[in-house]
Amino acid sequence: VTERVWWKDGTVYQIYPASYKDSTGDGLGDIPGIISKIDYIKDLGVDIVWLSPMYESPQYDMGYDISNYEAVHAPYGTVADVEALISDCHSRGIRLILDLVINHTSDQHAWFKESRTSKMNAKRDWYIWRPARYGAEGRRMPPNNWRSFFSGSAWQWDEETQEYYLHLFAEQQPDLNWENPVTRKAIYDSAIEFWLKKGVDGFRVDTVNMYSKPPGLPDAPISDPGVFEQPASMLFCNGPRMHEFLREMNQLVLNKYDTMTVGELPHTPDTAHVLRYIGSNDRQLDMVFQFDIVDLGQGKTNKYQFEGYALSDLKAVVEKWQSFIAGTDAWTTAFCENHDQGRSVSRYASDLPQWRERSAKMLALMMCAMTGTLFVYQGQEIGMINAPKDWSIEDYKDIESINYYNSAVARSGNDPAVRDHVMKSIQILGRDHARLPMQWDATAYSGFTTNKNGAWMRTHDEYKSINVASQLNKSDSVLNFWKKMLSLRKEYKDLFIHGSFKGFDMTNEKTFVFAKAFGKDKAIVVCNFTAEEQKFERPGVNGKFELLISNVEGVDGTESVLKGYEGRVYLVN
Ligand code: ISL
Repeated sequence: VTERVWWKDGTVYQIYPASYKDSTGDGLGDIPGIISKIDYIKDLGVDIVWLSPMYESPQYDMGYDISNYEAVHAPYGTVADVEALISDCHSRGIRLILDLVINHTSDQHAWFKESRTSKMNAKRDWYIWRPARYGAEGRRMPPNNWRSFFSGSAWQWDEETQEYYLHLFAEQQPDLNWENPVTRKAIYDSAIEFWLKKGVDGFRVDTVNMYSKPPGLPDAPISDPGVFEQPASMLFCNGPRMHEFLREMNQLVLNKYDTMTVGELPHTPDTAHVLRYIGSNDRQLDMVFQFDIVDLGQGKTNKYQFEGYALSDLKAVVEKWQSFIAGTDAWTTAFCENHDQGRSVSRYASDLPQWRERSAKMLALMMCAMTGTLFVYQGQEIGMINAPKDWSIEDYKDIESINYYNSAVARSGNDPAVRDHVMKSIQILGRDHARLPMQWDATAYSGFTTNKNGAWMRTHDEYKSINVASQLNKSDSVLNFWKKMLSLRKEYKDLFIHGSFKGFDMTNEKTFVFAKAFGKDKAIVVCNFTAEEQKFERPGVNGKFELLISNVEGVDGTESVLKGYEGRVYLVN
C-alpha cells in the first residue's frame, strides 16, 4: 500500500527568483515580485513552490554560490520578504521549499574568508586545502588532475597561504569539508534549521551526492583532455560516507520537522544505488532527480558537444526511471525542465511557430500522466521555448556555457568548426534558456520589468506570441491545457501519480505509447513525437478505450491516425 503524503501527491512549481517578476524596476526579479504572482500560481493548480537560491551571494553562479545562508540577496529583498512569502503560500494551502546548496559556499562566505587567512585558523579544515605537487622541472601542479564542472582545474592556488583549495564548480565556490563534524553541524544549523524554524516545508538538495570525497583524492583516469575537458565526476560522486552524512542530516535536523527532500543525484546510473538513497526505512532523501531524460543528446566528453538522440532513447530512460521503484517503498520524480536545462518544447518536440503550442500540450499531457512527484518549471506552463538561434554568445550569461565556449574555442586554436558546434550545442542545451525573463504579457520586456534598459538577461524575441496574459482567457491555450491536465492528474491520482508504468513498442522512433495501471484501473497514453501523421495501433490491452483528453481540438479518440505532435490519454475499462 502506497503511503499518501503531501509531497507525493503534490505538484511542485519551480521559481527562479532572478527571472520571475521584477517589482522594483531594477531589471532583476525579486521576492515581492513572486508574492505579487501568488494567486496566479495557486490558480495553476500546483501545491508546492520550490524557490531557487535567494540567499546572499556574489552571483557568480546565479546564487548557487552562497555567502550567507541566513541572509537574502539584497536586490531580491529581505528575510522578512521570504517570511511573507512563506505565510502567503501557507495561507493558500501551498507549501514552500528552498534550495539547499551545501557542497560548497561562496568564497565570500565568512567561513571561507576565515579559512583562507592562515593554515592555523580554526576554520582552515572547513574547506579542502592541499599542498601543491611538483612536476619534472619543479613546476607547481594542483594536488590532482580533477577538472571542475565549469572548466579548468578543480583546484585554485592561494598565494597567501601557499596551498590549493578544491572547487568542483567555479573557483568562487570552494567545497566544504564534510569530513569535519563541526562543519557539518554548522551547515545543519545555518543552512537548514534557520529556515525550518521560519516554516519552510523542505528542500531541493543541490548536488546531493558530492559531499563525501574519495579518500586520498586520487587522480582521475584522464589522458590528454585535448580540446574538450572531462570532469572526473564519477570519481567525486557517491563517496564512501555519503549515506552516513545524509542519515545524520535527518537525525539531527530534518526529522524534527514535517519536511520533504528531493536530492539532485547526478552521475548515478545504477538503479540499485539510487534506491539506497531513497528507501523509506533508511531515511536519507524522500526522492531524487535522476538526470537521464535531461542529459539526452549531451556529448560524451562534455555536455556542450551535442550528439543528438533517438526517441527510443527517451522512451528507455523514461521507462527506466518510472518503473525502478516498482516493488519497493521508494518514491520517484517526473520532470523534464529546470533552471539548468533547455526548454522541453525545443528539446523534445518542435518549437516552430506552427507546432510549438501543440508540442507544449503534448508534453504536458505526457508529464501529467507520469508516476511520482511532478515538477514544473516556471514558463513551462505557457510553453516557453529556447532563445532564438541568432543570439550570439554575448547574449548568454551562464558561467558554465561561457567558460566552456571560451576554453573549447581557445584550445582548438579558434577552429570555426569547433566554435560552431559548441554554439549549436549551447543553443539546445544551454542553461540560460530556462533563465530568460518570464513572459507575462505583450508590453515592453514581456511585462517582467519596468526598467527602461530591460531585464538582467535578454528578453525572448517571441514574447508577444508566448505570454501569460494572452493565454489566460484563451480556452485552448497551453496554459489552460496545463491547468486541465494538472486537475486530471489530481482526479485520477491513483493511476497517474501512484500507478505502475509500462511502455509499448519501445523501438518505434515516431510514437511513444505507455500504460499506467493501478488495481484494475488502466490508462493508455499515446504521443506522436513527429510533425507527420502517424498510424496509431492500439496496444493489446483488454477493455474499452474511452478518450479522457487529447491536445487536438475535435478528436473523439476513434481516429486511427495521430496528427503531428498529437497526444491522447485513454481510460481503459
Ligand atoms: O554535469 C553537471 C554539470 O555540467 C551536473 O551533473 C551538475 O552536477 C549539476 O548541474 C549541478 O547543478 C547544481 O549545482 C550547481 C549549479 O550551478 C546548478 O545550477 C545546480 O542546479 C552548483 O551549485
